[in-house]
Amino acid sequence: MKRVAITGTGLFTPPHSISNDELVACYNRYVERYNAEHAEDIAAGTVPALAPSSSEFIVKASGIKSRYVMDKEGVLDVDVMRPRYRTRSDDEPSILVEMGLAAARQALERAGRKPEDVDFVLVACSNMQRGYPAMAVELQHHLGITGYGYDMNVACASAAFGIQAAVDAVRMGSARAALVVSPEVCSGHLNFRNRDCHFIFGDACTAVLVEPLETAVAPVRFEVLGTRLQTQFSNNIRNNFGFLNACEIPPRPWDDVLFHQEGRKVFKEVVPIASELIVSHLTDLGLAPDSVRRFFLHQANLGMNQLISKRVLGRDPGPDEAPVTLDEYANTSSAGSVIAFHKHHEDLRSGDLAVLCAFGAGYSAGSVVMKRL
Ligand code: CO8
Repeated sequence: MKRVAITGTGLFTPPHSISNDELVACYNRYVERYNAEHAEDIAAGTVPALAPSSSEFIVKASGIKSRYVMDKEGVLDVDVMRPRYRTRSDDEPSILVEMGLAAARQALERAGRKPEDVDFVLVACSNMQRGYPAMAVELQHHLGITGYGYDMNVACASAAFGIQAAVDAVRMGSARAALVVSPEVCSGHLNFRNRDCHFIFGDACTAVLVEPLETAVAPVRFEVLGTRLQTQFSNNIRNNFGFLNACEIPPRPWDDVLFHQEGRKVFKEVVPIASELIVSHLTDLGLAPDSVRRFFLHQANLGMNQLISKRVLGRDPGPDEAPVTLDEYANTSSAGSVIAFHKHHEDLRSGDLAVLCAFGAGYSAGSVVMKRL
């Protein structure tokens, strides 16, 4: 069977960073205003008062210190508290494609490849900005790639699912090379008025180039030894946004079409799913977990990642065994594990083993076992 490798990655980081303090200051202004406006009802006990958010809580509960966003002004304007974008004409590249172009070009450059070397473009991310035409086909068009593209959404695990699809396509010969692109504008579907989750997400876009090892020209190559995917239905992370919202009777509350979750349950239920997936995948490949040099985990919660690494290794992970990027980027959904890989693979040596593991809503989880050549 054809050997397949990841030969380049790309990362687009949005221009604006928001610190916890900035985010919390805006949220707390909203709380003050809300509580003042509802003072009578709060005093009468008919409306609960809102509690303030805190930077200390955010760092302690999640490990997140800041996040990048495509629009900072709207998010931090207490009258708006959401990103705002100029409506683009159908002839302009959409926001997801603009982000995707930057990340895809970097991945191609690192792999020493041109768009004409690629046949397959996959946009794999949590939320597409429209139903159709597929974002991947638009991205393919702007990159000047002939061949085919399609979109897939498996929430935070999308990049791992995308890498499996790319590896299978390249291995079977249906594509000479495949680009997996994960543009995430998480700020667009985050409820910045919800204390439990207003701090969780950030925006970013990643890209991964997959091609046959035999013909790769990249200086840095990671052979994909295996991929494994798993899904199991859960309502604990949900977003009910969709084209039927306009037809639903009664209409859904506005916050039901934004991200919402049972964070504690997610933590408890996803840790075993992800750790068991990694261990069983490695075992079936004849590899011991402690022979893995580095784990590139989905970046949702620091405590979650420490616990997953500990369960996999049977001991606490060393400082560079499971690199953290969520402190700076927050949870960027499907881009997270690839950001960790992109930023922390250069120092790995020839023969080192690595695992990329992404997990999230669905539930969904995917693992990619790789060896640096
Ligand atoms: N400031 C201060 N206090 C707070 C705050 C706040 N902002 N928020 C909550 N608290 C309080 C609570 O009221 C509670 O108080 P009390 O004990 O008095 O009831 C206390 O702090 C503890 O609250 P929690 O139990 O909720 O806090 P946790 O310690 O569980 O931390 C987390 C909350 C950080 C959300 C944590 O549970 C977590 O990270 N869980 C994992 C979640 C996760 O991984 N989700 C991944 C989903 S993402 C995905 O799959 C893709 C979705 C698509 C992306 C879309 C983007 C918009």
